[in-house]
Formats: sequence, structure tokens, C-alpha cells
Amino acid sequence: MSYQQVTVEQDGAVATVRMNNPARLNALSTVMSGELIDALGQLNGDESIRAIILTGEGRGFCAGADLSALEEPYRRGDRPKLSTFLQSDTGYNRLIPLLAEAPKPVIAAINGVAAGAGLSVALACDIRIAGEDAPFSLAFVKIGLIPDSGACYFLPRAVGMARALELAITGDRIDAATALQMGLVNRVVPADRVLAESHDLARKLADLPTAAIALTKRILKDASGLSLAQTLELEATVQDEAAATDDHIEGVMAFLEKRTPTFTGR
Ligand code: LHQ
Repeated sequence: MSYQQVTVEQDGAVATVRMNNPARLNALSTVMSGELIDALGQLNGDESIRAIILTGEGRGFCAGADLSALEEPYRRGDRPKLSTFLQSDTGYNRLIPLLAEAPKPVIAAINGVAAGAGLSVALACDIRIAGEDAPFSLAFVKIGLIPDSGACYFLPRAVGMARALELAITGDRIDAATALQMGLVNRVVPADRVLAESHDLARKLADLPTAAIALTKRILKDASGLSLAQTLELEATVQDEAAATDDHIEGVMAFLEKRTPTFTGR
């Protein structure tokens, strides 16, 4: 996979996808979002890849939408409909599900600032590991917009409605320690350890039953709007899918035979 603003590296069953426009703190241009969509689509369909890391080149993770693209039309007095972009082939509404609904774990290795849609992208990943100097800002309100790219879905679920609302309507910058304390990120590590810790976790996850991880991701999201009775019913149905995998049989047999299981992801 060869791109202008994205790089992809493969190390065994782990793929690292890097947003690569460091001069703009990896702001999401339409080129970059289109390339992310292409790369993630391919990696999601590649059974040999069993964990994905998303990170940024340079001192930023992602500074949100590339606002420089708006300069020309706004100076001209144009008022483009942002929904047309959001719902386009290279728009964030295509990108976000490729992270959140990837049939394998996705780790955001947050190497630096995550702002606006850059924070939404991190929130769409399954696990967030942040450098201790990484700032976070739901910057949308500062430019008169509402949170997009799934932030309205993921943020209240991660930090609770009261904190989500405060972050969204102030756009205030918070540091990594605060982000950890409120549940916005899973771990904070020294800045120079972000990628190494993300790799260690990705490798561990890649050795686990990938199909069960995919089903777990799906059911936790699907169950969030259901009643207890509906959730129990859904669990029973999805458990049948999990039990039909080779890795379920392998896990049980390895336990009974007192050996380490070898999972294939199927
Ligand atoms: C940037 C950006 C950027 C371009 C830094 N774009 N160049 C929006 C519109 C359209 C469609 C639908 O969805 C959306 C959703 C959104 O994402 S809205 C939110 C957009 N993002 C922002 O409003 C954040 C803007 N950036 C900032 O507030 C700051 O740059 C942060 C807090 C991220 C980092 O601050 P610093 O560490 O002080 O860095 P800096 O501001 O000096 O930025 C470094 C360079 O990166 C600078 O370029 P320059 O040529 O002056 O060195 C910035 O202009 C550029 N850059 N963000 N989003």
C-alpha cells in the first residue's frame, strides 16, 4: 500500500497505520481520509492482520479536519455543506466505522495532540494509549461546529454525559493525566514509550481469538441501547456464533489438556 499522507507497516500479524502530514499535525485532508479509508478497508479484509495500531507522524496524533481546505471557499463567500463531505466516499462517516467496526482490535497510539475529528478518530478505536505530554481538545465549538465523526456517540460512552457535554461546549484543552482520570484514554505512558507499549498490547491481542474479539466489539456496541432482556437474548445468539469458531474449541481443549492454546483467529 503506497499513499501520499498515510504509511502502513506490517510486523507479523500487527499493522501500523500512520497519519503522515506532520507539518499540519496530521490534520485530516480529504487525501488523508481517503487513504485511511482505503488502507483500513484492506487491512480489515486481510485475515493475516489480527491487530491494528493507528498513530501519527511527528509531534501530533491528528489535529482534526484540515482547515486550510476551507480558506479559499470561505474567502470567496461560499458556504459549502459539510454534510456533503462527511457523507462522501472520502468522508469521516466512512472512516469511523472502519475503525469502530473493524473485525480485529484497533489501538490508537496517541503520540501527541488529538483535536477535533482527530479526537473522534481516537475515540472510534478500541483502546487508547497516550503519551504523557499529549493534549486533547474537542475543538469543534471553537470554530462554531458540533462534534462530528462519531464523537457524539463515543464521547458520552467513554466519559459520561456530564463530562462529555463540558468538553464539547467549552472545547477546552485537557492534558493526558486528566484524560486518563476521566476515562477518555486507557493508559498514559512516557512519550517515548507510546508506540512500544501499543505494539506490546497489539501483539498480545493478535494472539487471542480474533473472531471472538470482533463479536465482543459488535455486541458491546449493539447492547448499549438495549434492555436487560434484549441484551440477554442477543448474548445468547452471539454466543452461538462465538462457539462455532475453531478458537473456541481450541481454547477449551487447551484448558482441559493443560497446554497453551494456539489461536488462529477463526
Ligand atoms: C493545521 C490544523 C488543522 C490545518 C494545526 N488544519 N492546519 C471540520 C470541518 C470540515 C468538515 C467536517 O468536520 C470538521 C471537524 C473538525 O475536525 S473541526 C476541528 C478542526 N481542528 C481544529 O480546529 C484544531 C486546529 N488546530 C489547533 O487548534 C492547534 O493547531 C492544536 C491545538 C491542534 C495544536 O496547537 P499547537 O501545538 O500550538 O500547534 P500549531 O497551532 O502551531 O500547529 C502547527 C501547524 O499545524 C500550524 O501550521 P504552521 O504553518 O503555522 O506551522 C497549524 O496551522 C497547522 N495545523 N491544526 N486542523
